[in-house]
Amino acid sequence: PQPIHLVDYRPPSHLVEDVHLTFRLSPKGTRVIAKIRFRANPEGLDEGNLRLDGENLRLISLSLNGHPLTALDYLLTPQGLTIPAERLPGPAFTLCSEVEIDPEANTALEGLYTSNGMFCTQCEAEGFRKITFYPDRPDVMAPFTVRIESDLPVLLSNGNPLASGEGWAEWHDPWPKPAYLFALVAGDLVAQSDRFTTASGRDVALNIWVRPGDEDRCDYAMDALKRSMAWDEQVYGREYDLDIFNIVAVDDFNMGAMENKGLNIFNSKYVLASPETATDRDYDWIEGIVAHEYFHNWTGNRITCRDWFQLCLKEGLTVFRDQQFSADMRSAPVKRIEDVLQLRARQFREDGGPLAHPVRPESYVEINNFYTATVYEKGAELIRMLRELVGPDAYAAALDEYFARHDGQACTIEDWLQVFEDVTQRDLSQFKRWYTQAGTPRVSAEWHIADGTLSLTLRQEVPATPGQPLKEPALIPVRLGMLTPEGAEILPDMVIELDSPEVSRSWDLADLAQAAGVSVPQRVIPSLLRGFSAPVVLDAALTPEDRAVLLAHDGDPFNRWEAGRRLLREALVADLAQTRFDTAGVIEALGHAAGDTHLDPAFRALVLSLPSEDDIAQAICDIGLVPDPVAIADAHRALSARMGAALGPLLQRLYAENDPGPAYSPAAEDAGKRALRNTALRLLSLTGDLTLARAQFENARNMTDQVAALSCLIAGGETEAAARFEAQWQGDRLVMDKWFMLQIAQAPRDMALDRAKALTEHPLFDWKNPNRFRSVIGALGQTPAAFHDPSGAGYRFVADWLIRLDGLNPQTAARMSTLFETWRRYDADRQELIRAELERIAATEGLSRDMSEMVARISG
Ligand code: BAL
Ligand code: ZN
Repeated sequence: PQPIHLVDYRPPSHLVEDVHLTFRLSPKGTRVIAKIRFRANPEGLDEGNLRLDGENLRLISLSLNGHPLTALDYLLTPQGLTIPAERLPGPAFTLCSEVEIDPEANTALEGLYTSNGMFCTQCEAEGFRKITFYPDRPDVMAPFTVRIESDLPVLLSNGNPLASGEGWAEWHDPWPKPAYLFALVAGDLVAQSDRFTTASGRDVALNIWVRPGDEDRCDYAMDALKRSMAWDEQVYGREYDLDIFNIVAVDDFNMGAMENKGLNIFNSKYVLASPETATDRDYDWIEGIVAHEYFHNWTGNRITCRDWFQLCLKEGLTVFRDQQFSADMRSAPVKRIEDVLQLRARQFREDGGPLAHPVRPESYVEINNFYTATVYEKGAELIRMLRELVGPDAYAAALDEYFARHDGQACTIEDWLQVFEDVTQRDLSQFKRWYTQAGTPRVSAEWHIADGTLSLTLRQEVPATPGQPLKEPALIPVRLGMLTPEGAEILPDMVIELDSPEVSRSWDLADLAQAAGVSVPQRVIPSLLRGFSAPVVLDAALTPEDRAVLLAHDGDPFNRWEAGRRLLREALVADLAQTRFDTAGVIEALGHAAGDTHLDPAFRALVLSLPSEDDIAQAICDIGLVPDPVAIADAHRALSARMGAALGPLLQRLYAENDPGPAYSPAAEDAGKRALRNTALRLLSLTGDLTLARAQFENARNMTDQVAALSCLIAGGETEAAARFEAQWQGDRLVMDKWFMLQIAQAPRDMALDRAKALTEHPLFDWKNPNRFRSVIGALGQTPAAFHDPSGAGYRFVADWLIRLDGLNPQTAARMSTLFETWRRYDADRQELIRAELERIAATEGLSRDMSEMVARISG
């Protein structure tokens, strides 16, 4: 298949006035009758043929203004249907079609499919074309009216309910929308219901639809929804715009959730929670994803994307908004650290490898392959930087203008930046490079004191990435402060705009000291990139002693944590590179911070947690060495055990002091205590003493504590706990996903691969379910020592399963091929083994477009 290029964008030849759809639902043969009123687009540039997308549709009949069409009147291909301009009756006309589709055979979970007896849809990005013939592109927006005919008791679509009767229901969505936001659900479902009154007094019915038996697990999602609705009014001035808001939980779902207008469809993992079945992390995810999908109502639905290259317009902004929301609901510094951890783990990894692409890509073969960490998470960082650069007031004014100017439109990044330029009178052409240049910039810093003057020089370099050998300097906001060796802040917190390869600043040190009320220091310790003010890699020649000062005193909580994290990373790298390092000193410094009861327990838990094995592999590469995943796993475990032993009394105390008590609350305060307590438990257990973990497993009253204890026991080589957990939870899909995953991810490293193989034989290993597939195959791929087993058996195992899944569900299979994206980091033997697997996948007969593109890009 040929790539699609941004530069080839052309406006549609026809626009849609309105759409009427009738669904006669049947698992194997659903009839879809579409009545679409078209009008010629005055801005259409082509010859005026009507081109409709359509895939896997059995055409029953077609008529134009009531006149049946014959095969001579149109051209039908596997991709769609074209009616030549000369066959069209004029600039405005009505097309009626009837098609038959087979939802039960739809294992790709795109379009209309069945999941455990319910019908549901997933149309983003290009699933609607598997439902009916339509201009399936986001710049064609129309109001939809939908009639559903089925014996199933609950029949839902977008918008407001119009009418219903025995075996049918009609819905009308007055807000023009692109086809990717269409949704339909039919099933034997029950709702947890509530109401919300908007700021202007609109009474909105809220429902969360689940399978019977799950209705008592919706409280938190409902609470998160109501808080999201209130927050968007208060912070962005955005009200909900329909009489009803429905959420449906589905077990078989490729993504996390989907923002269909008025009818969000969720992977059940991100809706259902009870203290006994969901961890604090699950609750976090539910809150963030409910908010994210709800916030799309304005940033995505009311204002959508002109074309799929602009995906970051809605996703980057909506991720940023959900991050702001979660920061307001919980601890802002902890949220920022967690977001940066995620960014580095997923986006930096992507940006540093063969899959690097700009936040706004310029070409794709399969758009499903571009729902990436770069588009989403780096996209959110760009909004954060923009806000940092223009200031919160100008940001708020620009957002107001964006909503006022573009409501009801399908927009581009140029439209977005134009609003900011108009509101702030600032030229953002350099900032725009963040959207067009791939790669993580590297910022280095040098500072010195001479003749009473403190000088700081910042330099930047944007590395070459596939297809982009040369880069222009980015506009990088570097927030910073300066500390004395005693830990006093000597420079007021400020932002330097690094807008050229090199920027220098200098200050009179005596003036700084006087203003800060301290004596003139001999040296200073810069605290750079506070709050992680830009998505860059920072190289600053700080000594371990400097970092220890920052860990103890930095006024910026992010950099306080960052200092400890860098110390742990340096300790691990030194161990692997066999260089000298004061690891005992690092552990002591971390212990001080972790024991500081003035700090938030959630923050202290993060201070005590080690960088991931994947982070260490990257750090080893960064110093020019080749990482050995097996050695990294051993060093990681050894350092944890050393921390557990050295900090034993402190960890015991943290464990005892941070029990939030018998009643479970998912709120940040209690969750933070559990995080600290379970981090202490982990370090203590890795010394080999499982007493506390056994006791916690016996007595756990919530899933957070049960999973934490189980993880320690599995890591300690005990198998009995896993068997008991299975016996307790075998009837619960979501909990069993955890069971599958933990047995691989937590296993002693030489056991993980055999475990994974054995688990694929387990009767509950339903590999067609994306969550279950990820919990086994994904877990193995994310357990570096097992995945990178020198024999190549880990690579073979993953490749076998990706090939198998690709035949059924290309989208999920292709996304998981990213497990191979770091292959160039490793030694020649491993590279050869991976290359062979990639070639084997590429040579598979009938390989999907999704997977072909991914494997070709990864192979480079
Ligand atoms: N739009 C796809 C799912 C999400 O980002 O919300
Ligand atoms: Zn989204």
